[in-house]
Amino acid sequence: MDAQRARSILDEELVRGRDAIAAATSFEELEAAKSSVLGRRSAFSEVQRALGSFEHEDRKVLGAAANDVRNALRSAVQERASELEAADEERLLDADRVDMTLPGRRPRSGSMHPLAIVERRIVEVFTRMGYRVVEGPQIEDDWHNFEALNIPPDHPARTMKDSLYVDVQGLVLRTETSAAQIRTMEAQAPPVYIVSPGRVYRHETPDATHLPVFHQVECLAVDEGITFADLKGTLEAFSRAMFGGDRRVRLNPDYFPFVEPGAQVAVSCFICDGAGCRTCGNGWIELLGAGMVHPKVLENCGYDSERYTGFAFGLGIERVAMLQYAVPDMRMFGDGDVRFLEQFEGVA
Ligand code: 2NL
Repeated sequence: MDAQRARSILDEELVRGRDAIAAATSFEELEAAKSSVLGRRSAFSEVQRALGSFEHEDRKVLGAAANDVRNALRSAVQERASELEAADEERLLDADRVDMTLPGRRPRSGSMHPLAIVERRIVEVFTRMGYRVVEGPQIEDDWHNFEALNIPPDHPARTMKDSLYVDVQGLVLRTETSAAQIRTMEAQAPPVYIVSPGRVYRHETPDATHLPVFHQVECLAVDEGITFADLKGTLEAFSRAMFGGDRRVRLNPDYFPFVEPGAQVAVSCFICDGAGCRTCGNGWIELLGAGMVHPKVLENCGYDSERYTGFAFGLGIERVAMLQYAVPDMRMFGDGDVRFLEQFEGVA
């Protein structure tokens, strides 16, 4: 190769190189263009290798020209690389573009179940009076569900008709939340002022007013000098906090094995105020079971029944919720029908 040929190769390669570099549309193509114009097997490299064989003057001039070509092509590569990078970035931003003027998609938030709302309201009435909330297992043993509560082995509540037994020796799905209160009394000395909300189970065919799985809140106070008057006063305070300031309570004798005496408690109707209406019939709504804790129950928990007395009462959450929200059928609480449940949105 002579100097003249070298000169024209450098000129051609500068033009061809710039075109190839500018034509690259990806980093791969740019890399290929770069190695085709500056790589070891390129015409440019051939010129460089030939430089040594030229006259001194030619070598100086062509060497400088080769340097210029190499620098020009390298900066063309750099420039194209920056352009490709910017284009990549632009594509990314485009793909990620958010239209800030579109209306937002409001997330659908759930709402509390009506039974949860009512349970919370009931429990709050008691916690405000200083009661503590206790909970216990839903699968209970015979002692806590029956024996300690003075329910003897031949009591009707023991038979398969009323209880749901687990297929493990002696275990039962608790039939009342009292079991949790027994556990609390076993674990601590009096005084106790506790309230126990929760799910309970009975062998029952569901209908408009019965469910095999339902919910209760029970209240228990044990201390020195607790009397029946304390029971009635507490029932009145609860009824007024729950159903309005002018509620009255009525107690009729009733039997529960775990209390003596026992009473069935009615509250004056919060709709007709006792006059009689569709909801109550005769002006009274039967709502609770109550009584003075049976001395045997206290002794079963290790309490001295000569020194301590107590009252207890319980009520069904479904029953209260039906009254409060005029729900005609208890089964609606468990159906899971969104049209029913969404009506309680924003209630609590
Ligand atoms: C009902 C019956 C009642 C109790 C619950 C109770 C709990 C202990 C000791 C004594 Cl630990 N009694 N609870 C007492 C009387 C009635 O509720 O079926 N209510 C709807």
